[in-house]
Amino acid sequence: MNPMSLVKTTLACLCAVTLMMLGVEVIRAAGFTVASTADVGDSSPGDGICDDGSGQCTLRAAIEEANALAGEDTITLTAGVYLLSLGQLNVTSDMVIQGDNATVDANRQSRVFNISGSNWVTLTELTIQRGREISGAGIYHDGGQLTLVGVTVTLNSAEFNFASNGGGGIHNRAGVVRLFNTRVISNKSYENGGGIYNSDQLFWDGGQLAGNQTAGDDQCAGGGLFNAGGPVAELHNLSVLNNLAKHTGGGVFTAGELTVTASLFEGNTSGYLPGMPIIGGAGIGVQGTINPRAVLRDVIVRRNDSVYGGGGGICIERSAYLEADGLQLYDNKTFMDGGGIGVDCRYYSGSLLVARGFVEQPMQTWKTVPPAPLGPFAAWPLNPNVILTNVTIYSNTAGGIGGGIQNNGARMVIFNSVIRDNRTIAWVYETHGGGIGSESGIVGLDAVRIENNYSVRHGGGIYNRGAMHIRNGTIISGNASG
Ligand SMILES: [Ca+2]
Repeated sequence: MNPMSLVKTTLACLCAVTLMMLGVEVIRAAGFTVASTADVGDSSPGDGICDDGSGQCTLRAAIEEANALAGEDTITLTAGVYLLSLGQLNVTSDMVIQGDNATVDANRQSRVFNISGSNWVTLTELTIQRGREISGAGIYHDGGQLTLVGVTVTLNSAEFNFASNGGGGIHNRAGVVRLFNTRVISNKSYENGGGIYNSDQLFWDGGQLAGNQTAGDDQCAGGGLFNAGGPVAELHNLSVLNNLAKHTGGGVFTAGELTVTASLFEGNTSGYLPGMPIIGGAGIGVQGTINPRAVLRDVIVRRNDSVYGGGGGICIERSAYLEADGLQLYDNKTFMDGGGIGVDCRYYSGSLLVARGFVEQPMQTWKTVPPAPLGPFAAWPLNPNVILTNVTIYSNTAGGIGGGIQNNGARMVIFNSVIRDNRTIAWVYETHGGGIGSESGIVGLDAVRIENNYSVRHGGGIYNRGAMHIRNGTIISGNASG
């Protein structure tokens, strides 16, 4: 309980005791059962009676009553479709809305829920759909604690507006949002965060983040989730499927702290925007100026596609932090660098590229002297910012450097892992390093098997132009280059 709630509760108790001593009836937090799906406001908010003026209790009237009354009121819906015609529903007080599988539909005319103030709000068994606004079209949350249980947020659209920050389904501007067994699917944003934009705290256990997209020409990171710089997002037992970002982070983009456990990233896509310094990360993108971090435990990242950028599975910028234990990363692909994981992934800027596919680049873009397949060895990387333990990286493909892993500037260590059957697939650029391609930075390999990878040019297993340290039974075998 936060301090303000404690104060409120304490005052409420004292007040109740005083009133009882005076023999006055105590008005408790109310419960309202909504029977009408009409969208009509309350005729007299605060009188404790949910009544739209015709004797009916509507959802809007119940919320207006709950806003006017102290305490946590409970609103129970009857299954059905509640089509909004009077604009967004404003929630400004503690309340629980029990959906009973009802649908609240904004009919593409407004946002669905606007939840503000330092309140505790819980929504259960509800579908929130077809909201339209410049941000947080399904739910805009600004302060307090919001919990969704068994909720579906779908078909909401954050429209074009340079002043907005996006978040097609949910925008958490401030406060804590907790999602349990909740689905955020098929939402769209012109700006960042097709499904969710988080700029404070997000905790999610169970459910799906699927089919969301960022679709504009401005900032378009985080097709499923955009986690801004500074904020914290924790995802557990989640399926992140088939999301699309026009820029980086097809499934999830984080500029802040991201923790993911026991989750699946599959079928996500990141695209291309000209002029962006790094690009890609079809499954996960990590980039930012404050403290961009991703910690992954027992996560599967597969069949994601970075169409014009790098990092088919994961792309991070060189100074960001990535730690993975038990990661399975396979069947991801990228047009450029880092089929599985890329560091400072580049995008293709050649003018010949007119459509997706592999178009041969003019020779003048190729360096005049091809670099040596193996660069200098160095001391074990200290203070690594990429730490991979017990990971399996296989069957990923890159059109550029690093079929499995590409490094450009990170201090990377890999322990007890397998990197196999990855490949670089076309000579359109620098196409080296079937298993690992390191252009700069330091890579340390400890008990790693690098097997049966293929590169169309140099370094079937490893291509190294940075510093590399190999120790403790690392095996490099069965690799080939063209
Ligand atoms: Ca009333």
